Amino acid sequence: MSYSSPHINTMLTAARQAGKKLVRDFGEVENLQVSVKGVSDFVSAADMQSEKILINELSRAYPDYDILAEEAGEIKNSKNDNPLKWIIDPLDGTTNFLFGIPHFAISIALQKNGETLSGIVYNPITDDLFWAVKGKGAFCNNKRLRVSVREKFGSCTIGTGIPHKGLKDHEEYLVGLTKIMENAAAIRRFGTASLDLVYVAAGKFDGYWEKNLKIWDIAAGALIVTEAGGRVTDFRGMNGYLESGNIVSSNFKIHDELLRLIKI
Ligand code: LIP
Repeated sequence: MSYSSPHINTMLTAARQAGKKLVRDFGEVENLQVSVKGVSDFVSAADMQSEKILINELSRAYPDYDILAEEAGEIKNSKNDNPLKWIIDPLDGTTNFLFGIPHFAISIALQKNGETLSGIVYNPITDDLFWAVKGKGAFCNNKRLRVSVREKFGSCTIGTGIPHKGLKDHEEYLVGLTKIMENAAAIRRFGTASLDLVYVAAGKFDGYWEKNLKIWDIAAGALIVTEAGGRVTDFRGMNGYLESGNIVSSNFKIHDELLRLIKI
């Protein structure tokens, strides 16, 4: 399969290669469950190897683009200041991977001066490629993505991420969650932010909210939602979600209601 954007083609080639390795490693995880230490070390190594493959492939195609990657951090490839930068999450949904749950992804975004120009979220288990180019729409493989048309909050399925040990704002989260429980038809917590976002883009979720994420979890997915006709904001209905990591996304129609319910 070949897409009209050279950047998307490069991201896909890199993600397919890294994804193949992740799927092989995922098969090994079950064998390692006997030793807790063994399995978490193995998963960290799988994460690092996936990142290495992605960095090699992307740098080979575009040697002077800078990179921000989850494990390696900032990598300066440009001699002069190049405004173009790859944002990479080599394994989003690490906990799922660690526990043998087949729901994880590779997420890559291309930014110019902080604005996301294109991005992909690749699910190596299902071989689904979600992608978008700014101003050109969002797709899953070759199929155009559109957010849901549901307007009544009472009919909506809402995705979320639940803060756990080591993360803050538990009390505040519970206040919002209670209101969503009272008002939505269904709630899901799948544990992979990039896939949660593309589920909004695909109309599988009507909305999704989560706090304390990182830019590599959400940069590509957020563009895919907006290009599918959805809305993405922070908890105040503003734009700063890539900086704060606090994200609310929806099919547009229910956005104000979702914001109202989760805000204290
Ligand atoms: C994960 C997110 C997930 C969130 C986890 C974590 P990672 O990213 O995708 O939705 O709930 O706390 O941040 O660490 O697997 O790349």
